Amino acid sequence: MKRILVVGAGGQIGTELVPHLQKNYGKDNVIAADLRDDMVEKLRANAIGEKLDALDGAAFSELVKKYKVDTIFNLAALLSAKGEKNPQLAWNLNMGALLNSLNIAKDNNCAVFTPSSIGAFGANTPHNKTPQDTIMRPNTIYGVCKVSGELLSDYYFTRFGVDTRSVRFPGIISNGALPGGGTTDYAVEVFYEIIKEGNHYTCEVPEETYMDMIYMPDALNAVTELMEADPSGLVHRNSFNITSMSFNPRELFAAIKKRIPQATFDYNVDPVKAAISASWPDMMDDSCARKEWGWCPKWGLDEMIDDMLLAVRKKQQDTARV
Ligand code: AKB
Repeated sequence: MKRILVVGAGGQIGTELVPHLQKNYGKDNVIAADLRDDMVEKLRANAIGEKLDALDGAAFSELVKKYKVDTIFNLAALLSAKGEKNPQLAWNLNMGALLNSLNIAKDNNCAVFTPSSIGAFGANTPHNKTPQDTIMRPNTIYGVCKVSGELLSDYYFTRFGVDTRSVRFPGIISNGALPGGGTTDYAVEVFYEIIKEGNHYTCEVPEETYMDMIYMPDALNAVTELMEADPSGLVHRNSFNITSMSFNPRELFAAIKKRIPQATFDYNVDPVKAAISASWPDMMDDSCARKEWGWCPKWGLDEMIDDMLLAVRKKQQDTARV
């Protein structure tokens, strides 16, 4: 991995993956592409920024050739809750961006990383210690795209030899760009709301619903470690279960309240998010990732909360100063 193109670089993962890749591979070797003009401007402050609509195959291919790219990180996607508002758009974007990535990778000898998700599982998947290989019958368009994407990526590997690799991300907790349109977003939003005046957060996910979560530094390491892994050790490719913690809203809020005693929480459950979160695993078994490429998360619940509160408070102070 020497010349890298990150597609959808302005989103929650991309804004932190780009500097992580720059640190590991050099600033000149990372091209950050996004559809939105304002985002491209922002990216250009610290990276090689390019405007790209991932659905425009000709422009996508031109960019790969122009920079002699050898690895594509395809992050363009509509998330689970937003996808239910416009299933057709979710299918077109999520599958279109992936198909372009795979075909361009095939023609230009690139490796491809596309995130899968806990959303690839469905209500009849075992919810506890969800196995790597198990029943996958999701009932969201996001999940349907994720399962299709995993199969398509494995197909491009076996049929055309494209080096495709992927992880099933849990909810990613981070303090860079906000997530948007996901079911696990509550676990990020709460940190921003709870430090505001009033110290209150209203949660749209039911209080007893467990979901897997991961802190961004672990998520970033997972991506680069998997892409650097010796291919001879990989029994699986698309996609690996990975997780570093599992909690429900009640447990997360109790742990935050220990640090901010005046914090208060209530619930205004969104039926779409309730149905989606109920269908996802409570806790995945990530032993295949540990065995095949050495996955080993470093951040647990308490360290994550302390770090998030510190970072989000600093962001708030910086904004107030401007
Ligand atoms: C979502 O909630 O849709 C995403 C995911 C778990 O894939 N954060």
